[in-house]
Amino acid sequence: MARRTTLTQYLIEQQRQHDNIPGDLRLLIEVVARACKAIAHHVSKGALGDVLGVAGSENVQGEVQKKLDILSNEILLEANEWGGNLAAMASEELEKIHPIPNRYPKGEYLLLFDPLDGSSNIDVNVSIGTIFSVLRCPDNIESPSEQSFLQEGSRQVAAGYAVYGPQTVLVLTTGNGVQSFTLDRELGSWVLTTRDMKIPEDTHEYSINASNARHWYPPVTRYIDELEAGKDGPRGEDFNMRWIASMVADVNRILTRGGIFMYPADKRDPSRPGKLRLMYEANPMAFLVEQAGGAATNGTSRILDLKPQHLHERVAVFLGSKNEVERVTQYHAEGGH
Ligand code: AHM
Ligand code: MG
Repeated sequence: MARRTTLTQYLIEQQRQHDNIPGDLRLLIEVVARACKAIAHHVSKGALGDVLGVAGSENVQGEVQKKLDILSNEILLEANEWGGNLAAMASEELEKIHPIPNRYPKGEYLLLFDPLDGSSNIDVNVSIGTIFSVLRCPDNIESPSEQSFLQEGSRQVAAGYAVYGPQTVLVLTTGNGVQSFTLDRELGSWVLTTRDMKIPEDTHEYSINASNARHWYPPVTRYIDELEAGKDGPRGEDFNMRWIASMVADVNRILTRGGIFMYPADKRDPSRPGKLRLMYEANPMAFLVEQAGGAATNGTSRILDLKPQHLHERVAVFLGSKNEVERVTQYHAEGGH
């Protein structure tokens, strides 16, 4: 049997060969990956595990929390509290940051996560996932605050996501390309299955929730109209549309075969640009996409250059195959927003 590389082996090799993964960052990534394994286990139980349905509460975004949202959040918090690698955590499901309790040693990293992305798909058995981002805690900060987290995405030291789908995969970057690991459930280990994922620069596939079309700004309408017109329009070629409504699954498809994913800002509420959150959805995905040769903007600027103002702030997202992201960004520059 061909020799298989596990996540642990991959991380240790990176540490030895490129010196880009310090020991405590490696341990932190392994703990996150272990928590994802536990979440995958609960997700796969479905109706047998009493994990489906709503929990009867709302998160800071005013969204109804599902039982699995809360369970996944608890799994990630508990797994990462005691290892000594973190100074604090932040989650989509928690209004405030989660400092490491005083009974545990503290480390130099900050971890952010969306514990269960694609919540609307939980009960209907469609792929969902976990997204995470790792930052360094600013120097000389004894007790991190929300302010300590508000760093540009370009300062992430690691980012990734897990997809709980037909296969359970973990996709990771530490700033040296993007690797995909598949969970071997019999052995309980993450096995490296795709090295150096690359997003083709051109694509004929796009993702957008078209039910919001009447609210879009003109640059988005122009871009989508052209794609829909296909061979008969100015692009002179046909485009295909896919929308899973789980960002993890849509981005995983784009990292696998290319495409452009969009969740634009629209005219409904200017104080809420788009739906997705900058710090634990857009930033980690933008880091992965750029590491795979793609691009990610908010229509005007590179997502990784944005200076966050709030932990839970929202951002418009255009990411994926470079030439398409550049085109729709150019349409914004030409006006109409
Ligand atoms: P969530 O974190 O509450 O699950 O929301 C984020 C999800 C993304 O995974 C997905 O791309 C988007 O919301 C789907 O939005 P819509 O409901 O408009 O289709
Ligand atoms: Mg989400």
